[in-house]
Amino acid sequence: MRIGIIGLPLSGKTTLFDALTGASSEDHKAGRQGPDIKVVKVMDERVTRLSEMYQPKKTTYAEMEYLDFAGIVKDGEKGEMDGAFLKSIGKIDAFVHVVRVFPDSVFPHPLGKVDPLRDVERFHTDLILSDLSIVEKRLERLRKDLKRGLPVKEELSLLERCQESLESETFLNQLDFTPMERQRLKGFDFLTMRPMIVALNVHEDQLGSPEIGKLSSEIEAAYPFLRESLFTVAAKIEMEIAQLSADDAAAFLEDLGIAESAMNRLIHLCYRKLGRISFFTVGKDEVKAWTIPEELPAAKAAGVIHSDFERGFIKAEVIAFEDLMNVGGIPEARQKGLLRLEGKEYPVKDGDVITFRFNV
Ligand SMILES: Nc1nc2c(ncn2[C@@H]2O[C@H](COP(=O)(O)OP(=O)(O)O)[C@@H](O)[C@H]2O)c(=O)[nH]1
Ligand SMILES: [Mg+2]
Repeated sequence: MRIGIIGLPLSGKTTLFDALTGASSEDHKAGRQGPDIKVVKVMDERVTRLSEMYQPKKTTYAEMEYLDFAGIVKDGEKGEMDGAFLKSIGKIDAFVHVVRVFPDSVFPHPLGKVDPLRDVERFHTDLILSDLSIVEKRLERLRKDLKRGLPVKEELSLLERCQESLESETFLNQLDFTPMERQRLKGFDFLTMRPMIVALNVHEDQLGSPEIGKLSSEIEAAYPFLRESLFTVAAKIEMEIAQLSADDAAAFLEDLGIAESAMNRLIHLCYRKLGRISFFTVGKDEVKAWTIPEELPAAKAAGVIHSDFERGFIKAEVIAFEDLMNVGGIPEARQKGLLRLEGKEYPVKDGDVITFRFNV
């Protein structure tokens, strides 16, 4: 999964990036072009335990890729986001919008007062306007094409629906599109089409305070679709903790009353928001986690590993991770009848350990 970290200057984007990736200031080059990028392993405990069971030559965890964008500026009158930014977002699966909640310090807020609700509104408006400007340009073109008798009716009505949504300040990710429509919209790379997570970047003393509770409710009231997308984080302290050894980090987090690191919490949130799950393949050569959309049919899941697996799919031998741990191995599971044979259409579940049978 590719996650783009965006927001106003000095909101703590780079600090959060470091907290999520364990990067440090040396990793950021001054005067860089384009975003800083870092890939981190998803340290899924289930993979670790499967690896202990199989002692494979290779253990492969899933990966998350984070992109830290330098201050995003709007491109003057056009209302569109900066062209370089728009160009680099093509493959991003979701955005994390960092909003500054920590109080004034040496670094003043670029808009003066710290006002998180205003920042959310402003940024959302910017995203919406950027998409709207692209939609309007395209509509203009399509209307001309229509006059010339070109077959553009479908795209026209699709984009009019987008326009309507954006004009009523609703993100495009709130609309239902058919797979065909989705395909058609893909090339536009609309900003508001992607899932949005809002990271409220607080000072550690603000964690769990009524003030933050109130702010979250206000944001949810203004933007109902952000319910379950708010992520409160004390980025600075988490960044410092991310530099420590695992043991020290755990002790520090506990002291602060933080149940789980921002690194892990955000991964869970991204999987949930994007509807992704993990299944596992095991063996002496490799134990590996695969990230797929939830409920993906078994044959398609096989195709994620190799197109031959999908083409020649015969069946999937499936056992839930916990069941495998309980019986102690695939042969034992087979003996006890716990290994299920599933067909092409079986919707893969999170935590399934799968052996695919296929012929080519
Ligand atoms: N007190 C406090 N300061 C923070 C926090 N997050 C970032 N900062 C500070 O705010 C400044 C800007 O942070 P940075 O991550 O570079 O912001 P960016 O411009 O959005 O990438 C830095 O001096 C950070 O140390 C936070 O959670 N608490
Ligand atoms: Mg930065």
